[in-house]
Amino acid sequence: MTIRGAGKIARAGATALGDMARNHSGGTLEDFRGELSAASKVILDSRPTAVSLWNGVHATVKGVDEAKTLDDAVQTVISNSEDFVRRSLGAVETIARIGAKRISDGDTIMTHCNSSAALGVIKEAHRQGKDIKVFATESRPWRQGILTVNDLAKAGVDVTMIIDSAVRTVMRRTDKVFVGADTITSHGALINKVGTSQLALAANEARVQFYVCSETYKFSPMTLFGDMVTIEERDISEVVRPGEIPDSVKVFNPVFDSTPAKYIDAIITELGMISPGSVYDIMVRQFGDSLFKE
Ligand code: RUB
Repeated sequence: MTIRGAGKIARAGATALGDMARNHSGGTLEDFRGELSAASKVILDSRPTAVSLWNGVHATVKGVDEAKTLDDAVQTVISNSEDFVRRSLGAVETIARIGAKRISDGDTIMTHCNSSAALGVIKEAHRQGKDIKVFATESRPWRQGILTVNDLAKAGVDVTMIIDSAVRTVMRRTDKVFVGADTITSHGALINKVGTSQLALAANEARVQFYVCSETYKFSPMTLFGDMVTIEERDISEVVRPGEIPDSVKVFNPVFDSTPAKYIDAIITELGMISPGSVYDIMVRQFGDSLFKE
């Protein structure tokens, strides 16, 4: 939890493997492949929900199996890692430009948790001189909303923090919702911070537009083959203090949830604004034939 947000997590994973390659010395090509595979596993096990991490790691190690020499393999990892980070940062900037067009002067926006992609859109609209107000949820238990309101306030945006349970009440005063993504499934469902699906339901009820800001490396190729997204469950100490409740009481602390495609008006990606129904096509285009080899 030192690094938060699916994009930053993916860039950190890719950077760590790049650093590992850069600092590598001695051994054989096979030793390097073994170390790389062990390091990739450690990184992937750290956060199970965000597929961006999986895609970042796989983009970084791509081509290592085909490398003929140790130096080839090392250089491949270093350049893949730099390339992924550059493309990732570029995608967030493009999403900000595209998404800002959906925000009109005078809009009130709601956002949840702390998403660089969603905040990029909001800050870009503000930078363009649009008069906007933002409601940001606290996002229990880690309270990432604190990061969000600090970031928006620093940028000069008019921001109001609300507790998570105030979402439905405040939705009546909201024009549009912008959230980020940890993973998007092949059928266009959104996996994001727990509580996101409540925003989507409340937005749907209030006829408020619900936008997802997501780089395409958050599209999960595994879901194409029927795999479910693992929802990370975290320790009960994040929810209750020791001795606060009897030992017999169980605490369930899932940190992400799933929002069905039917509640999503559009997904704003670096390739443009798409419908949740287009995710499959983009996934096949992005990952190409390699997807269907197994
Ligand atoms: C953060 C979270 C964010 C997405 C998208 O959860 O759910 O909405 O990761 O973020 P956590 P970004 O704090 O548990 O990582 O747009 O920055 O990739």
